[in-house]
Amino acid sequence: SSSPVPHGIPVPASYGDPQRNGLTANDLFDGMAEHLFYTLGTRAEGASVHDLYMALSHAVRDRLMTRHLATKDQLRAGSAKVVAYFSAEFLIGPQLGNNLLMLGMQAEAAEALRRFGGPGLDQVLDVEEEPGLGNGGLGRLAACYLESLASLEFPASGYGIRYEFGIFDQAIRDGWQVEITDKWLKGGWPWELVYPAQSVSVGFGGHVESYGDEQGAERRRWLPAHRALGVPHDVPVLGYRVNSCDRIRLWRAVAAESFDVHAFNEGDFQRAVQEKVASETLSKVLYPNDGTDQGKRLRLEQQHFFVSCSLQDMLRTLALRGAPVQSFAEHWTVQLNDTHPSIAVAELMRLLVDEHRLGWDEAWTITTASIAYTNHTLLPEALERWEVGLFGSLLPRHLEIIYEINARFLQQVRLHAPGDLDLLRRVSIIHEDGTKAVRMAHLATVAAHHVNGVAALHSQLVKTDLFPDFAALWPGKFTNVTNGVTPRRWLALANPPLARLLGETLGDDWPAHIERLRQLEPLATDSGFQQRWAACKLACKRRLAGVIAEQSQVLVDPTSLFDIQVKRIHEYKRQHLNALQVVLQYLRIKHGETEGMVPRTVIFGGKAAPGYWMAKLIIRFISGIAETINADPDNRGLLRVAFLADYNVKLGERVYPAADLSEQISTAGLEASGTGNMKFALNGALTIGTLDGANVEIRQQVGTDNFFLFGHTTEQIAELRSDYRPWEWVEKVPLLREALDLIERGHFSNGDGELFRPLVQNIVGRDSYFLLADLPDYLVSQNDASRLWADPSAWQRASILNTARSGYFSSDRAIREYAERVWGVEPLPVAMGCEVS
Ligand code: B1H
Repeated sequence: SSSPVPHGIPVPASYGDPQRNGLTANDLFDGMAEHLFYTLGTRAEGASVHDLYMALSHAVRDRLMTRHLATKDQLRAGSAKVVAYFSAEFLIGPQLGNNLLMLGMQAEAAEALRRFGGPGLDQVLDVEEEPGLGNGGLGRLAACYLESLASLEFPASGYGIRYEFGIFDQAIRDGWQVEITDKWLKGGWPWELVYPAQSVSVGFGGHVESYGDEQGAERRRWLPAHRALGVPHDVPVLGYRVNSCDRIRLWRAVAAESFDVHAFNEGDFQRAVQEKVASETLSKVLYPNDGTDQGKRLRLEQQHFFVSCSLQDMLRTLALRGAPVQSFAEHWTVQLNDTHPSIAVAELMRLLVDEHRLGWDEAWTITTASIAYTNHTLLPEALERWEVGLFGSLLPRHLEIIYEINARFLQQVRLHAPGDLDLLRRVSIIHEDGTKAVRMAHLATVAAHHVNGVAALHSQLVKTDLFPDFAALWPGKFTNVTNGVTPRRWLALANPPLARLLGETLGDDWPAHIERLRQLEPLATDSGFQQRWAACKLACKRRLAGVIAEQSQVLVDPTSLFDIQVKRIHEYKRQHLNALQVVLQYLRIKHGETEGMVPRTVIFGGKAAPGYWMAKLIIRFISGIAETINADPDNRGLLRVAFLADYNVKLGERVYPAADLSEQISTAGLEASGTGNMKFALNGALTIGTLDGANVEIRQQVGTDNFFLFGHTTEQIAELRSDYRPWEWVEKVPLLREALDLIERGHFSNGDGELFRPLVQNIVGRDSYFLLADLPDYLVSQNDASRLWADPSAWQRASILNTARSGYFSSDRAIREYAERVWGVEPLPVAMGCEVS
C-alpha cells in the first residue's frame, strides 16, 4: 500500500519460466546451474557437496516462492480467518528432502544431480544442518501442525523466535554427555526470507504514567527504558501436493538504532555497543530445559519479545486488509503452545487499550474471543511462574493489566461462590503464599476461550487434578485434542521402502489420505505381504545399523529385535527402568537362564538438560552397561546395547522406521501425550508401554493384542504414593538384588563403586517414579514381546496392524479438530495467478 511502484507491473517473466518453476529434472538442472553461477558464485566444475546442496535448495525454494506469494496475495485480498500458532519452539528438521516430497520432485532431483555427475541425492541431503529450534515433543508438534495446516490448505502463520543457537549438539565422551554449541547458521541456511522493512519495536522495563487523552479521559501509558527491534525471518511451509504455502515467522532481535545513535552522539561508543549486544542476546539461544521452568529473566524477555512482535505484526495485517482493530478476532485466531507465549493475553490487552484506545470491556471481548491455550504438562516443575518483582521491573504495564484482569476475574468468582476465600486463593492469577508470583497457566486459562490437553487421559487430568476449580467454573472451556504427527515426514519421507510398498498397495496419494492405511488390515495375514513388509523393515534396520556403526563402532545384527527408546532423558520417562531391565536380561544370560530369550539390540537416544544431573548420570549408566555388555563374549549374540548420540529430527527419521519395539514406559499420569510413540506405531513398531498419555489411545486403536501393556495405572500410582516403600519391592524380582549389587560394586563402571551409587540410592531409597513397583510387570511384558518375536508371522501381522490402525495419529486429524472445535476456520485453496508446469 505504501509501495512507490504503481499497479500493473507484471510478475517476473520467470513466474511461468520452467527454469524457476518447472517440475521436470531438466528444469531443476537448469535452475541449479543458474544458482551455482549467479547465487553461489561458483562453477559447476569443482562444486562441493555443500555447493550442490545450496544450489538445489535455492532451485527448490524458487518453486515454493510462486506458491508462497500466491498464498499471501490471496490472504491479503480476502478476509479469511488466519491461524496464528504461537510457539517458543519450532523443531522443523531438515527442509530440502521434505520440500522435494511436498512438490513431488524427489526423482527429478536425483536425476538432476546425476546430470552433474557428482554426489547422489542422499549424500546431498546428508549435509543439511538441521535448525534445532526446539527441545523435543512440544517443538516438533508445532512443526507437524504447521505442515498439516498447509497440507489441508488452512491459512496460517507460525510465530516464534529465530534462535541463533538452537538445542546443543550432544557428544558422548567417556560415557558422559558433552554439550556443543549448535551453530546451525554457519554454512548459510537457504530456507529463510528476511523482511527487514517489516521489523517492529518492542519495549522493556521503564515505568507507567497516567495522562489525560484528547477527550479528557485518564489513560495509562508505558514508557519503556529499552527497545529492541524484531526482524522477521520467514520459513515457507508448503503443503503436500497443494499450492498452499504458509510460513513460520521467526523473529530475530537486533538493536533499535535510535538508541545506538543517542549514545553515539554523546560519544559513548562503549554504551552504544553494549546496548546492541544486550538487544541481540534476546534471540541468541534456546533454553535447553525441556520440562523445567528456571524462572530466568532472559526467558521472560524472549517470550515478551516474540509475542509483542507477532501481535503488532498481526494488527498491521488488519490495517492492510482495511479492517478495523475491533475485528481482530474475525481475522485471527491465536493458539498458545503451552504458557510460553501466554504474555500475549496482557500484551494484546495493552495494544488494544493503550495503543488503539479501546475500552477495557471491548478489548477483553476481543482478547478472549481470539486466544486459546494448549496445556502440555502437569509436572509442577514445568508450570511457569514469574516472581512479581522480576515481572514488574521488566513489564510494569503488563503487571498492572494482569492485576486488573485478576481483580475482575476474582469478582466473578466471588459471585459464583460467595465467601469461599480458599477458592479465591487457589484460582488467583497471583500466587500469594511466600514470594508473590504470576501464574501463567492461570492467566492463559482465564483468558482462553478453549483450554485443551494433548491426549484423552491428559485432558481428563487437566480437569480433575490441575484445574479442578476452573473446570467447575467453566466446564465448557476444557477440551481434548489428541496430538498427531505428519505422515509425510514420518512415513513417506523417513521410510522410503515402506512408502513404495504403500504406494503400490494404496495408491500414490496415500500421504494425503492417511485413513487408507486401514486397507492394509486384510493383508496382515497374507504371507506374501508379510514378507514384503518384513523386507522393508529389514532395509531400515540395516540403514540404522550403519549409523550406529559409524557413530560408535558398535556392530549390531539387523535381524535381531530392535528395541528402541528415543526421547529427552528424564526420570519420569524412566530410561533407567529400561536400563535396569537390560541388566537383568544380562544376568539371566550370565546364569544360563536364556530360555525364551531372543537376540535383542536395545537402543537409547536423547539429550539431558545440561543442568539436570540425574539425567546425565542416567546417560553415563547406559554407556556403562553398553560397554560392559557389548564386550562380554558370554552374550552369544543375545544382547547388544547402543546409545545413539545427538538424537534429533534427522536421526529420528532413521530411527522410527527401524524399530520393532517402541519403549513408552513413563510413570502413568506423567507423560502428557508423547508423539514419538505415534511415529513408532505408524512405522509398524509394537509398543511396550504403560497406560500413560496417548499410549492409552494407541492401544485402543491398534488392538490390545498388538500392544504390550504393563504397569500401574494413574489411580493405582496415586494410591501407592501415600505409603510406598521401594526397598520392599526389591525382593519381588529374581536377580534384582544381585543386579543392584553389581551396579554398586562398579561392574559397569570399571570398578568405580561410587559412580552409580546415587542412581541406585535414588531407586531403592525414594523411587519417586515407581520403577520398582512397575518392574515385575515390565519384565513379564518384555517376555511376551520376546515370545511373539519368536513367531515371525505373528509378529509381522501385529506390525502391519499397528501401521494399518495408526491413521488416527495423523496431525491432519488433529488440525481438523482444532479448526472445527477451537478455531472456527475453513480451508482456503490457493489458486495460482499463473499455472506452472
Ligand atoms: C512437553 C514441555 C515443555 N510438555 C517446558 N511440556 C519447556 C515444557 O523449555 N521449556 O521450558 C519445554 C517443553 N514439553 C511435551 O509436549 C510433553 O512432555 C509430551 O508428552 C507431549 O507429547 C509434547 C507435545 O504435546
